[in-house]
Amino acid sequence: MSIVTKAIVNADAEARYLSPGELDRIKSFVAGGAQRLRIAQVLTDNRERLVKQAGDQLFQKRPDVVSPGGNAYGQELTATCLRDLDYYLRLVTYGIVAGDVTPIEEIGVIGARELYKSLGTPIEGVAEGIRGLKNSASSLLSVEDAAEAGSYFDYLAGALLG
Ligand SMILES: CCC1=C(C)/C(=C/C2=NC(=C\c3[nH]c(/C=C4\NC(=O)[C@H](C)[C@H]4CC)c(C)c3CCC(=O)O)/C(CCC(=O)O)=C2C)NC1=O
Repeated sequence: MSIVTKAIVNADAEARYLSPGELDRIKSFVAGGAQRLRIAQVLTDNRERLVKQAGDQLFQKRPDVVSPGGNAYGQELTATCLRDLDYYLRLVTYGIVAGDVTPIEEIGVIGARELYKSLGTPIEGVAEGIRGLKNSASSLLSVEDAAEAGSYFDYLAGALLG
């Protein structure tokens, strides 16, 4: 749900007009709209390269995950790992467009720890991959845009680590 929808639902539940605070938050949401769409466009256009670079960084830092016995060992499992990074990059673009981490949380965080535990996937490895996405994304963005995007990647990595 976007911040606009949320404010309307809350206000209507009390049959009241939007409060000055709500209007202020919507104002800054709208003011930041062009920036958020610009960032989401860059991440979307460069998704393959971002995922590849993040994977390379991850496997360099954590060679164990792609070594025999590792959770992402072998072509097929390595591809599944990269697919997960692509999923998470996609969710980050949702969050950035919405200006809200809720879509990331609902689709990609709730239940993820249990899922990865049951798969034997090291969650710190997943978080490391997300940090790799953040680093690679930063290199394509202005300092300001990188800071805005970075907060969503940071949220996601932090939420997965709990
Ligand atoms: C959009 C929301 C969403 C998420 C997040 C998601 C994740 C997800 N990752 C999975 C598997 C997996 N995930 C990984 C990922 C990794 N292993 C590592 O060591 C690395 C640290 C890491 C890559 C960064 C691997 C290797 C598997 C396959 C594990 C296996 O089959 O043994 C699976 C099990 C089913 C499948 O293989 O598709 C799910 C559901 N699915 C979803 O729909």
